Amino acid sequence: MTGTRLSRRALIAGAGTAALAAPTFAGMGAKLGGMIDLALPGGPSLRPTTPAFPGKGEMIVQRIRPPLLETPMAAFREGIITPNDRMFVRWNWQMPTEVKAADHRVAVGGAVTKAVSLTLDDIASAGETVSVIAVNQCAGNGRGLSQPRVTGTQWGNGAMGCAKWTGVRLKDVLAKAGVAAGARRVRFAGLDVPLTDGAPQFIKSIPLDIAMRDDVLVAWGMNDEPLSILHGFPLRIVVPGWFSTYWVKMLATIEVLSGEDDSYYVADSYRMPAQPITPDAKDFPTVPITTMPPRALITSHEDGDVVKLGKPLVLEGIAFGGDAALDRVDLVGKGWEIPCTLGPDEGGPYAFRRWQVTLPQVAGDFEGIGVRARNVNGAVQPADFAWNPSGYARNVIERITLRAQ
Ligand SMILES: Nc1nc2c(c(=O)[nH]1)N[C@H]1C(S)=C(S)[C@@H](COP(=O)(O)O)O[C@H]1N2
Ligand SMILES: [Mo]
Repeated sequence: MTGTRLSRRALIAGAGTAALAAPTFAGMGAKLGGMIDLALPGGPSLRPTTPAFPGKGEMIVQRIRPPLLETPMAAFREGIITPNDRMFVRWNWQMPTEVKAADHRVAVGGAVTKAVSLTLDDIASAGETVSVIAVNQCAGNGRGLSQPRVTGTQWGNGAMGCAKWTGVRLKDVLAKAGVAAGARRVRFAGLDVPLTDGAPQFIKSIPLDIAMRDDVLVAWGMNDEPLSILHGFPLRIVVPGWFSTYWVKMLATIEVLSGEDDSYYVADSYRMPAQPITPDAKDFPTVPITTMPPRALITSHEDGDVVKLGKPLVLEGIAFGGDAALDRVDLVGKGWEIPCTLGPDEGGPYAFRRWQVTLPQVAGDFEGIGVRARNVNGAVQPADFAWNPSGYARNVIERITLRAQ
C-alpha cells in the first residue's frame, strides 16, 4: 500500500452530490454502439454495447436496470489498471440515482461498545489514508461459458477489472465504535433496497479476522477519482483477494455480529458445492464463495485469429494470483507447456500482472492453447472446469485456437 494524493480533503471537497441520469433502453436507442459476440457456448451470445452510461466508455450491456455492464476484453490489452470508464458494473437491486455526501451517514452498530453514526468527515479522519491496487471480480465472472448452461447473468470474462482503491482501514472505522468481546463477523449494507416486496436486502458479511486486515478498506477513491454512483459513491468496502460480492457499495451500515450470519446472500446464496459435483447432483453441502483463485487470460489474440506461418509469434495477456501473489504463468497446449515471462510487479499481490511469451516460429495451427496461472500458495488453474449450479469462481484454463497461414 502507498500513500496517496486523493486524501481526506479530496473526499470532502470532491464529494458534493453524485447523481446518475440512468439511461433507459428507449432513451439509449440512438446511442447504442454496436454488438459484441461473447462467444458463449450455451445460448444467445450477442450483446449490444453502449457509451450511454454516465462516466462510462463503450460497455457491454447485460442489463439496463439495475445496471449490469461488462468490460470489453480490449480494455485489458494495456497496462494493469482498468480505467474507471471501463470497469464492469453490477448491482443486484436498483441503487439510488442521487446521493448527497453531506447527508450521508454510516451507522456502526451491533456487537460494539458504543453504536455511532459517522459522517464522511468522521470516516476520512478515522485513520491513515491508504491505497491498495486490487482486482475487483464478480464471483460469476465467466459464468456464461459454463456447460451445461447455468442460471444468472451470462457474463463473458469481462466482469472483472483492476483498480487502485483509496480510503481508510475498516479496522480504524470499527475502532470508532469499539468491537465487543465475542464478535465473529462484520456485515455491510448499502443504500440500495430490493425492488420486489419481501425480497432480501443485499447485505454481506466477512469474518472478523478478515475485517481487521490492514488492507481491507472503507474506500472513497477509485484510480484517484471519487467513486462514481455506479461504483458505490460515496464509500464502498474493498476486500483484496476476495470476490467483489463482499465489496459492498454505497456503504450505509456496518454491523458487528456475535454469531453466524443467517442472512440470504450469505446463508442461501453465493455458495458453491463443498465438493466437486456433477450437473445432476441434488442436495449437496455448500460453502460460501470467499477468496479468488488465480487466473490468466490471453489478451493479444482471440479464438480463431490467423497468425503468420513461419514467423515468430508473440502472445500477451494478464494474470492475477487471486488471494495470493502470482507466482508463474505457463502457455499450455496439448501435451506441452512453455513458461511465460511476467511483466514488472507494478501493483502488488492483488493486482493484474502482465505476461508475455515469444514462440520462435509458427509451424502450424495452435489448437486449444491457453495460459495457466499459479500463485505463491501453489494454487494453479485446472484443466477441467469444476461445474457448479451458479457457475461461480470459474478459473479453468481458457483455450483458443489460432490458424496459421
Ligand atoms: N450495495 C451493493 N454493493 C454491491 C452489490 C450490490 O448489489 N449492492 N453487488 C456486489 C457484487 S455481486 C459485485 S460483483 C460488485 C461489483 O462492483 P462494481 O459494480 O464496482 O464493479 O459490487 C458488489 N457490491
Ligand atoms: Mo458479483
